[in-house]
Amino acid sequence: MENLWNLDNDIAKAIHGELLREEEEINLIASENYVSPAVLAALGSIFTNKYAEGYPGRRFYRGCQWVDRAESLAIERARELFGAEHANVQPHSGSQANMAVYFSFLQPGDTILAMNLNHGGHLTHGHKINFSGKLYHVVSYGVDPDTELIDYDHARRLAREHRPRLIIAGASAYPRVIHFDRFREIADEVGAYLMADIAHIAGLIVAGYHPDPIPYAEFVTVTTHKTMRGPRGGMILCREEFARKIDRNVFPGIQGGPLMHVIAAKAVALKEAQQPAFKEYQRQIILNTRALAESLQRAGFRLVSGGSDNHLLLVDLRNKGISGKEAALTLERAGICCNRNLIPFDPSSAAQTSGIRLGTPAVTTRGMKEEEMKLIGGFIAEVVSRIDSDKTIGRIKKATGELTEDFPIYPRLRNRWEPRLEEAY
Ligand code: DSN
Repeated sequence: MENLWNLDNDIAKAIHGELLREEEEINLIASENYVSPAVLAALGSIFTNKYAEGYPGRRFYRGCQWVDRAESLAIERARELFGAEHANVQPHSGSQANMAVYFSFLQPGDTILAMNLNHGGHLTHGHKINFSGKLYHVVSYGVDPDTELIDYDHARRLAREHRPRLIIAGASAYPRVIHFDRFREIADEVGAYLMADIAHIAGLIVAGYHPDPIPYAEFVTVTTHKTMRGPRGGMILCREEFARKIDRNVFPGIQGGPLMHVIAAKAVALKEAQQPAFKEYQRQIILNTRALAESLQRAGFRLVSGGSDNHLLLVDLRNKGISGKEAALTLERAGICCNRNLIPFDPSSAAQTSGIRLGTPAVTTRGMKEEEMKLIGGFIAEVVSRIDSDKTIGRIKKATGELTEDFPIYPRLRNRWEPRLEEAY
């Protein structure tokens, strides 16, 4: 810290500003979380110095004995935690993990069947502006207009008609359970591979609060942050028979040197996820999401699909007369951070949207429980109903500030930065 303040005051101030923002805002971004000091220590370690193209015991550089140890531990822990035959922990992100699977088993022009982004899917599941949509022929399934649940029968009809080589089960804005067994049946009917993208729900799965895709999918892609609460990164789980192809397509296929400091931090996060406290944490995420849902519904908000089974909610703002964009901007002024989001069959554009997505992994990490969720639901309701009132926004900003003070995230880190502040500003 001292070195950073001395050498680069501008970056030190930016990091300090971010520290205060994280401490003082209520973070409801469903894909974010706060890593532990142990994960942070590994991430900021000297492993960043080391090049290690290849895999443990098969590197292109010498001097890899300690990074080999770290990567082997990450692999063993991932396999054990998820019950997978093989794990590749090198993908830099969820996108890279998905890309490596596609490159391993698809040819350009092959057909993918995946969830529509507008219904909760992900860019890398075949959106036309993403590499996946440019390289492959993409057919999209979505949710039923009445129930807003995945329409498995429609997915089956599309599969029969288009005979995809790969079916993707997974989402980034879907508040309900994904039935991997049903996707397996569809894949078997048409002879397709099944990939489960569990980026959002991996933590819930390892804790037993969401059905497990491992028995059903040939490939499972994971992000190590989000509900896994580790460093930003990706991971691929698969059966042994696919291991060699997957490994070769991560490196040298799409990546060069693995980020060994990130892999060490993944190992630490996986160890944390093996502890009983992690299961309790995931349970609290579900309880908190339910409590937030109830509080919002009591205030007259319509939730897509009527609620949530997981860590996130999609709020339809059309009956409130404001867009997702306006709501997210105003909530930020009141100390609540979230993102605008399309809702299924959204009449608005992605730039405006009719909805916001709210998630509880981050607030649960800082120790908030159902009582605080009720309060936060009330704050959101007040802000959204009075977006033109600076007085209301100011009052809620004060209230969110007071609430966050009772739930510090990094108290020791903050104490170490404070002494330099007077000089810095
Ligand atoms: N950006 C992530 C999310 O917010 O869901 C997905 O990659």
